[in-house]
Amino acid sequence: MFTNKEAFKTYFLQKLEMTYGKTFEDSTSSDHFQILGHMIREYVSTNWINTNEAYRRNQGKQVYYLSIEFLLGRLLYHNLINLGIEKVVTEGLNELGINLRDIEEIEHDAGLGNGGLGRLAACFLDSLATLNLPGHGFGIRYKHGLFEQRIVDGYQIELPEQWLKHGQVWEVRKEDLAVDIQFWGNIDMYEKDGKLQFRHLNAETVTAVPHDVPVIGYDTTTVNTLRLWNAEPASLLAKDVNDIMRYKRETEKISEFLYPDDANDEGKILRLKQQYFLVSSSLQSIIKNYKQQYKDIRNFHQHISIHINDTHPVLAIPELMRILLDNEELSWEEAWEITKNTISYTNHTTLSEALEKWPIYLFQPLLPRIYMIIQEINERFCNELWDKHPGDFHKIENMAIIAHGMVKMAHLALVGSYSVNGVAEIHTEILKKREMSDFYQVFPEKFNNKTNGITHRRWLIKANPKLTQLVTDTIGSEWIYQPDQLNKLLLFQQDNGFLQQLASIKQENKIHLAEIIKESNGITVDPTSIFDVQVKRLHAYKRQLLNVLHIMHLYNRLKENPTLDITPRTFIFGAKASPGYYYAKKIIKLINAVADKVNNDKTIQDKIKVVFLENYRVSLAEHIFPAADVSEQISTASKEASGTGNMKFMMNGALTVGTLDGANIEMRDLVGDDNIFIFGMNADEVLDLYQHGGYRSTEYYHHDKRIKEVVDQLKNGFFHDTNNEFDPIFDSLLIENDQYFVLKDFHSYENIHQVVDQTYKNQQKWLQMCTVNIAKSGHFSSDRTIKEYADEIWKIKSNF
Ligand code: 26V
Repeated sequence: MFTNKEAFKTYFLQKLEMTYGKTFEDSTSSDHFQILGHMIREYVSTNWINTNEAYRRNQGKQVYYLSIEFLLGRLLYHNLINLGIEKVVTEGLNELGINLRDIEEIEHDAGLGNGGLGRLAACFLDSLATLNLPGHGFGIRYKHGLFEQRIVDGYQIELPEQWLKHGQVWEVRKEDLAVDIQFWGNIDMYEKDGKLQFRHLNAETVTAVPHDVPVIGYDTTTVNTLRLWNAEPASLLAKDVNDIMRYKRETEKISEFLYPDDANDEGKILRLKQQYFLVSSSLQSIIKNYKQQYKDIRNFHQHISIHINDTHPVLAIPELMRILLDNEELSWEEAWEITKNTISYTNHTTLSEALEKWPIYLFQPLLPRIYMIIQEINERFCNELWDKHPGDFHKIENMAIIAHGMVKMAHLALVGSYSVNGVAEIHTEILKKREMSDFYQVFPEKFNNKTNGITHRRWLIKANPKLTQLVTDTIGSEWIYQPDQLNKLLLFQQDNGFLQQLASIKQENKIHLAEIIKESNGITVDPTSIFDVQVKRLHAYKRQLLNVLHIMHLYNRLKENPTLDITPRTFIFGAKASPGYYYAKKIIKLINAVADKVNNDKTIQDKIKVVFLENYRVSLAEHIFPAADVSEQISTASKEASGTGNMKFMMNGALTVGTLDGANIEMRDLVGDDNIFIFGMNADEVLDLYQHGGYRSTEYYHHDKRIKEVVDQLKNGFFHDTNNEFDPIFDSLLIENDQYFVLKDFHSYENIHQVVDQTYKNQQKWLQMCTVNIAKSGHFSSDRTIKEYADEIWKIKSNF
């Protein structure tokens, strides 16, 4: 059906008629999207079946990637590219008078993630399938993905996201593969053949129904699976109607919402239910499959690797133990050996407030058997520690899995897995030397680094077709399969023809983004100005505030001297704040207040503009990265585990203004100091300062006139006429002593922006720097990352 455009057109029209009983003239873009989606699914179904068959036949090891988030975005165009049929489809549709880009807009983003962690999982799936690796995802089919953000009068408003409203073309519901999950109730212990046995009584049962999404590799026949679980009532045979209704509501709630983070207490039980729901359904399904193929459960870890993306799925450890002990009737020692050799774990943050802990009083009643198992794991682990460090109560207390009325999920992950990795070199070093140093001493062999990556197929080939074409015209197409070969572009640094083309592509992409800005915000921006972009979740440590304070400062300079010689700049922001994160929402309001004032001030002659793009998400990001000149990666050093947006900007030829944090450091190492704008304190300086009680932000405020001026403007109504609006921000800087060193890094940040301004004036030099960045960005393809996971952690092999 996709061999040539005639065949495509015929099939497309036929399907339209058969499915909707509509003539082409009566059909809508939405019909076209649905039809095309179904055609693709039909087209890949044989390969999907064959891939699974081949994995079974080969008897190779397989990996299951458990993640509470998969931030997929749209799939239509991405699938067309991976299948190599986007040209046929584009042309075929064109001849029917349909623009594929319009159809693409119909698709809702699958926004089943908050940010970096969820998008990483999606990039990994793409790389696994492309590299023909037997790796599948397990997640939750949330009815509502991450909330939709509206900006009203400068404030963030959240609306429920509705990606399933018009159905899901990509999923296949598999009711016959549903499994049951048990919550609450009590555990009955009894003796059988001289062995202690456990039975779960009076449990509330929830059914998990899989919805499988095909994960299509690029230019290959491999189609892996992302299995998303939906929570449904097990049976409605309860006593009375009220009971049925309550049970139905409680059950469906489990897969209703993606958590915008777990900062607030409310809903903690629900969050824990979600985690166990994901883990128990996935493990039951994995074991069922395994047993269909292999006889001896004792070899489980030789055929299966289970990866936990952060601690959210860490209950995979006690759940696997439960199944091996209670269902398979293995001994504790046997079960523990298998479990320890099956599970691997990635840590994604060192922020203490993000490390998961559950109060026992919530945990134990909800998951009684799982709690018993964790208790046993803890007791045995503490005994081992006691043997190694007799009398060191303090150490044991610090490392215990259960302590002070809490279950510590990271400790469980560290004890029950064979591999623990950080997501950038510096992050792994901080885990080893600081945050997890006690565990590193006990299990040094478990720790390793896997620097994050991004799929160049979505973030370059799909998002930036013009740059893709230029790269291929310049160095051939091998880089698509071996992204490291992008470094061949280094030979073209002095090639003015190449640089000119690079410049005009960036220009065209900027014009396109300017149109989006005009349409969504009504603001006219100059596409020849520097597009300076910060897009990421809003968090104090990411320091959007530093960026805004600098803009306020620039504005003050322009007010003082309207003829100030600066290159015109458009500052672009995109960020969602967690709904309960009051401070982050104030920063959004501040950005919008500054935007209002600056954009409407004629006296500064449009030299700076500020844009806050609402509802930042994957599909919007695909328009933003290709149009950026400057990438803002300005977290307080040591706080950003890796960052992945930084890599997307780099690959699209933006230059980074960044701190020595996360993967920025590895970017700097690759491109050299001359091709990146580094500023601010480094991680050691930050961490040492924390150890010595921080610094005195008021000194910076009193001694630096520029700082005093902008900080005062948070109080004096300069950017907003109602009093006290920005007091929480003012207080964070001066009363709470500026935990993230915004004022301390201000001077250095301002200086580096002057360097950016000067450098941009020399277009030749700027374009050469862009070229070096693109050339070196191949290292950050998630293909490289996934190969490292496959070889060094999971020990899985390509199917071909
Ligand atoms: C979670 C929470 C929840 C409680 C409130 C504060 C807070 C702050 C941060 C987080 C982050 C959770 C984990 C996460 O998404 N980490 C991100 O993972 C990316 C992929 O590895 C990485 O690039 C980012 O640097 C890292 O922040």
